[in-house]
Amino acid sequence: MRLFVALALPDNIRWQLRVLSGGLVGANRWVPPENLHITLRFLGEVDGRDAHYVDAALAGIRAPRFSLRLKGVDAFTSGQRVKAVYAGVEKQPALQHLHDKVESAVVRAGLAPDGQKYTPHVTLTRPKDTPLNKLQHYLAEHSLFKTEPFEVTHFTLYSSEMGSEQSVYTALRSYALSVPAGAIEAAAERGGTL
Ligand code: 3AM
Repeated sequence: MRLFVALALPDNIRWQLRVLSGGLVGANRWVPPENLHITLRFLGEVDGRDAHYVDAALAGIRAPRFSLRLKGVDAFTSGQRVKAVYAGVEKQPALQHLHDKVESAVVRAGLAPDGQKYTPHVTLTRPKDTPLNKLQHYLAEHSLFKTEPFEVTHFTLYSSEMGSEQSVYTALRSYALSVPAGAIEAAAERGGTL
């Protein structure tokens, strides 16, 4: 099976991304709201035994919850070709930290290291034929895009299958992030919940 590890996005954040999903020449197919996510690590084709090892290694990760916000739009290009247009993620050291832990876990489980710099993003579209000047126009139009902050409480192992129109992602298992030390006491003092 084809697997990847990612952060799911809350419904209200998917909703806020809707303003970005259109208005770009050469991009007719936009990632549907249910598929929007922040990839932590693409694993590729993994057999059942390795999937089991990956799952066990991911379950062993201890990392704290954190807050995240999507900010700005950008694109991955190759020469003149626009490969993907994405919403950016505001810098958050805890996200890089989680990514590094996932990377170590995956390598510990026996998969090859990724070796690429991690650029967190939410892919919006992979255009067929978008000229660079049209891309620049779209990026300028949405340069101030920003979502509300949201709390990242878990990460998820997904399988990816080709559907007739787009990929079908299935959440196989989610792994909880911990409540930071002190937060429980602080919530109790407030007389409220976390
Ligand atoms: O939607 P994003 O960009 O976060 O692009 C694919 C998607 O990432 C990426 O894995 C995520 C879930 O499918 N992906 C697919 N094939 C890939 C590959 N060969 C890949 N990433 C790296 N190498």
